[in-house]
Amino acid sequence: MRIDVVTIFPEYLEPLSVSLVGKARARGQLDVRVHDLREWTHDKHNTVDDTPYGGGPGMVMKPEPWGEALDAVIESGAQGEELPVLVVPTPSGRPFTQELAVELSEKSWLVFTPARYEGIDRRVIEEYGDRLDVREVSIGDYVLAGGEAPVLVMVEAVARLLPGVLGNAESHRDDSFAPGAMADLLEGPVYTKPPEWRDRGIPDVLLSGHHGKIARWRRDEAIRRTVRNRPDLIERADPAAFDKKDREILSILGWGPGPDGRFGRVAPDVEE
Ligand code: 6GU
Repeated sequence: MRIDVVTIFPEYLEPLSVSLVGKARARGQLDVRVHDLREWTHDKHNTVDDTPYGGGPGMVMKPEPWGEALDAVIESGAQGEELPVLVVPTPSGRPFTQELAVELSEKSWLVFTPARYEGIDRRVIEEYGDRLDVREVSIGDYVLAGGEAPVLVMVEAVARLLPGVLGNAESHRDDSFAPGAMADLLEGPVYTKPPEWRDRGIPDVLLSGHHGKIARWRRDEAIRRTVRNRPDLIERADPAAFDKKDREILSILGWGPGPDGRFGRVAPDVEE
């Protein structure tokens, strides 16, 4: 996969040389190219922003540098190469989910356009929307100063899904949010050596060697953690995903099926 990032802070993308993404690049599995937007300015001060039409606070990124930058990046594609998907980080975008990460990981070329200030002149998104698959994407319900940190987040989420990037091919299967995995439950707690640390032991079942009991315990813990941290995931889960034992645990935690079969809280919260 090829990934281009156009930014006024190329140094902000230096973490893309580290760890999983850095190793994928070193192995040739990922071709990441970071570009300085100011290279496509022509004035003495390398201006990339201006005041908003209609007034209001903050500044807006000018269309001309983005147009020249994106034209140059798109034209740098090899003959016959597919056009890139343009990913525009913005707090007003669609939520970035594991599902979108999987979809993007299946593309051959992504171009990210992290913006600062109040965002990019709308005509840029319209112009490239006529030629490319453009995705305006938010990484969550909070406001950051720019799209660079979201690009780091999205590139890592996508890169770890590329064939051969994670060591163990099984490693994705149990990811919280992996489509179908431990269907829509958060992962429970994990333990390693030593068996006792500061007077704290390991749940006996994990030392039992009884694989069936271990799987059941892990699922119970996943349900407990999901009820506690993300009750919305239980409410929207397909009730067919809950087996008899799941329903017992949910009932103990104060959850049961409503008239439509979906689960909701039916008793006061149980304190751990
Ligand atoms: Cl993609 N950009 C900014 N600036 N803030 C955000 C965001 C993106 N996603 C959540 N907050």
